[in-house]
Amino acid sequence: MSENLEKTMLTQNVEEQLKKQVQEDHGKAIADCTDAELYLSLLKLTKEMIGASTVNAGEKKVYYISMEFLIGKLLSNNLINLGIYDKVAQILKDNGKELSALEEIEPEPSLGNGGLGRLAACFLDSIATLGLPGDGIGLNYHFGLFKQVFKRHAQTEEKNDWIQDTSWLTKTDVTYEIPFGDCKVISRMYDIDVVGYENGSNKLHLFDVETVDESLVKSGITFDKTDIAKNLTLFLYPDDSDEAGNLLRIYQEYFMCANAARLILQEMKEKKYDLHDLPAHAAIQINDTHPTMVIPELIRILKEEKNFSMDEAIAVVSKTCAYTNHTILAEALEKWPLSYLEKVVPQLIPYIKELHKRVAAKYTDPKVQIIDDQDRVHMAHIDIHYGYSINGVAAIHTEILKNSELNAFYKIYPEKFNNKTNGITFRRWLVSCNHELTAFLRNKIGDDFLKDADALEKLLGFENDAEVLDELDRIKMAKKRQLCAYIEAKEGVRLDPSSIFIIQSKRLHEYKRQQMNALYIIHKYLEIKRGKTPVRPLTFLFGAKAAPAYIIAQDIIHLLLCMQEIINNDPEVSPYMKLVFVENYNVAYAEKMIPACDISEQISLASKEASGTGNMKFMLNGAVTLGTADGANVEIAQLVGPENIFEFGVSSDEVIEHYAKADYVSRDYYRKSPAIREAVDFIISAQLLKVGDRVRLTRLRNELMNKDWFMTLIDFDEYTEVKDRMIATYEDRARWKKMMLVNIAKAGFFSSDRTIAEYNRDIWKLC
Ligand code: 26Q
Repeated sequence: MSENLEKTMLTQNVEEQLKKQVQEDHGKAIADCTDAELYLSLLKLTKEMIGASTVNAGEKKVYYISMEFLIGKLLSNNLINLGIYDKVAQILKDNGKELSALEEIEPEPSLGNGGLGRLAACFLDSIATLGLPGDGIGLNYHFGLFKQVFKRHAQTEEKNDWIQDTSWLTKTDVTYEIPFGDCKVISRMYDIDVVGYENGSNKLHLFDVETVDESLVKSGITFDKTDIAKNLTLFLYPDDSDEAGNLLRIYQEYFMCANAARLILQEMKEKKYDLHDLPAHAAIQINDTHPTMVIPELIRILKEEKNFSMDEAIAVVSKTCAYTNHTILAEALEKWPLSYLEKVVPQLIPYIKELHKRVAAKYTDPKVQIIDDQDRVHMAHIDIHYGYSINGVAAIHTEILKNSELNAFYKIYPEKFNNKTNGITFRRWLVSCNHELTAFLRNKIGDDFLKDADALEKLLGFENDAEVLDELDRIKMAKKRQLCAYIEAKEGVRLDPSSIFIIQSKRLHEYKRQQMNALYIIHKYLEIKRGKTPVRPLTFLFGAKAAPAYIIAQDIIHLLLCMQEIINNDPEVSPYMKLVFVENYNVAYAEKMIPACDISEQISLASKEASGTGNMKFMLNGAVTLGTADGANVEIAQLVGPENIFEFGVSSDEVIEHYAKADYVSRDYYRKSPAIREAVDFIISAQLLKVGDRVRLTRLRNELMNKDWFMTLIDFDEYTEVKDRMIATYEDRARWKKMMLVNIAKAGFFSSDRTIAEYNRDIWKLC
């Protein structure tokens, strides 16, 4: 039977199968079921269908190891990739049910902090879609990253209890014994199927400890950090690139790497491959430095258990492992004290020391050593010396790695360095989150773009077609209305869909400069108070979680929540502007906010945002970027041209020079600019102190005036000027709609299918 015919039959059978499944699960008809009952049956049926799909196979396979896979809800995406989404939606409708209501039932796993984790999830989708053999390997955190709850204008953290009796996880019988310095644990592998868009499937393997004990968590997210056998997989370390690590994080990292190594070698054995040929059959992609220990662990096993000499083991592993760098923030580059590693993984110490010795014998430059003079182990240095590829995640980021941050390594290994500009899966970030736009595009330019994202450029042929431009605008309005309804229900704030939606959603970090946006909001608020009202109301939306221990980030959230209270309750101001910081921003929230955005805030301090991927999602959904020349914004600007993006700010070269000379003095900017002075002083005004916490607000203002490490004030005046101009440009409706069109049409480059094709062509070479 041809594959297509088989597929048609499968689709035709969906109704029968669903009826049968529902009858079996609940003993009644579809129309008589609750949404929760239907969700459960659809979950089971979908799992079964993916289980029956072809597993991608080949001579060589990629293993994508990552501490984070921010996969989001899976039902709708799996239905789309199986090609039965519309069919299922129709069956449900015929029975008086809505698929969108079922989506709300599904709990969202929070197995990632932000960009790096979501990238891993997009990559799995694209690997499967391109028909490549490739599995993800990570950890099965029971409570994931925390759930954010606002209390008294501040973030508090609760556990996200996402695992249910029936879930996307499938328990396997793969278990290993994993030894640590002071104890050993038994692991078990759980699998989540990853089905490609109209293609075969792969797996996401999530390892857990058998002895995990959820009752260890008492209140919020606090638990006994020492009881490793019970706590190892309870939480994802809630840290995005700024806080010091701790022992538990090292236990988690080794646990993941030890399991990955065992699984990979077991698969080699099952396929009867000679382990000396490992590089011909496996590529191991190390997602940031977190999985670095897979290198010494593999070398150790080959040497101690497979009769390899040290030279042979090192050579084979070095030809198998490749490393992706996601940051240049020094504080985020993992450096573990040797004493920590000695406690947690004593078995690796001789190997780490051996790797270090070989480097030290060859190179004298202290910058490239594995163990430094303070006995700290630089994980990235292991990856670069003992891996065959190192890549950055956007053109400018890779250039900075080569020319400054990792220049000493680039001089030794120029051939290892390469760029892979990030991408996003269009199945989730267009087809699933924006049915309206997808339907319209299919109608206008055909279905090609679904498999070949570059075909979106066909839309450029309609640049001057008023009907098309109006329709894009109508779709945007529809998505804004939907978001308004959702926000009103969830946050209790009523928004005006005809206002301009200005959105900044991403992890909270000073380098991303949510505080600069906050200062602009204060500035606008004061202008309106003085009678200078905007032509059209403005809606400012934020979504962000902050690491619990990152005090200044918590203070920035506090400031914004206080401003939200002041602005939305001020009858003089609220008709002209509103502010909502949405609670617990996650993938599901992103899918609702991104299609509704007019202005996409991408305002990091130039050089600090490795790539950004939200910027791509907003663009694809017809938002216009307000951004600095940082990360992938640079490539967005090149693609759409200067007339379709609003850029501002000092360049990355200037920023790097300021750091080198240590000559940035924030107080100088405060003194020189009346607008800055007014906004910064407002943080500790009587009005704000009435609502907020004096300690927090004072600390935040002091930080801005006396340190401002991420140079908020250096760009503030230009930011204000460009943002005002952008808002004014929105009133030139014809021009704005054209900008929307060009942004959508040029987004094809940012498909993760393109990114993965490049990884495969240059690094993995699977087929
Ligand atoms: C490090 C040490 C100890 C504990 C935790 C960590 C840690 C955890 C998470 C360090 C970094 C992260 C996450 C980093 C991250 O999300 N980076 C983002 O990666 C995206 C995908 O490449 C880029 O688009 C973003 O620019 C980058 O910030």
